Amino acid sequence: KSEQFNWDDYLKETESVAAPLHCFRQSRVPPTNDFKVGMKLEAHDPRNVTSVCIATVIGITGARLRLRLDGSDNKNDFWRLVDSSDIQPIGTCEKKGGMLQPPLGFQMNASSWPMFLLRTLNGAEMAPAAFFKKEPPKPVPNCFKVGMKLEAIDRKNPYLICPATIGDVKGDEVFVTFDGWSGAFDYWCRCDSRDIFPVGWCSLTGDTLQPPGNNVSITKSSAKIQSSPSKVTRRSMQSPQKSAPVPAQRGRKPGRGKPPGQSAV
Ligand code: MLZ
Repeated sequence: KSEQFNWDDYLKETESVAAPLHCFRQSRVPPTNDFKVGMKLEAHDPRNVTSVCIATVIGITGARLRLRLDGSDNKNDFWRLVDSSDIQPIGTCEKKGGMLQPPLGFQMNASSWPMFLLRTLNGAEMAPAAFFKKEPPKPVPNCFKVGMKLEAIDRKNPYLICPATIGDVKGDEVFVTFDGWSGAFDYWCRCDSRDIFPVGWCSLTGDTLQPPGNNVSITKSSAKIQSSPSKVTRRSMQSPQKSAPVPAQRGRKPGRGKPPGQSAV
């Protein structure tokens, strides 16, 4: 009987606020995901972004697609929103006068690419153009504030969307810190990143929001609090298993990098 994570309770418990919707480069109502597993589309190769490749939908999760580049291995899957500008219907590249490229790490001899391309597209189920949604406009300016809560993709485990807190703000960038984790997963990103979502996103898209972690070292945190008493942020973590919240104090000075911590992967 695992406790279900609930944002309303959690925001109260942590005495924090959700980052406002207009801070994010996400549509107010998440786009519908009409794609089906097996459909093909064009995608920018994440490891070689100037290349447009053929990708196959390997999985569907909320408003995102799990994609694999045709001719690539199964170790480099990536996830894209259905309103990402990184994906487009098959034929788009050619229409623009471009050429489809083999993915980085194409498993066959490069000379076999033209034939491979013909074969992979022959009889393929191509995702209809109407399934691709327009990318929302960039929010300007950066309106995130330290302490605001959000949902964010764990870039080390990109299938996961987790509760997070803005740990720092610098120009157009924000520091995304993952609640209940030591800092090993935290990252800086642009405020218009497609990897960050408003509180409630997963419940709207039907994606699974991970519960906060529970491995914050209290000893280490208390030591930190003593060294920086004015910057204490109360963070109460809730174990996914137990109902009793474990209050964990943790302070972080804005502008500092990753705090020392165990690297749980
Ligand atoms: N396999 C890892 C997943 C950690 C996810 C953290 N997300 C912020 C673990 O369970 O340690």
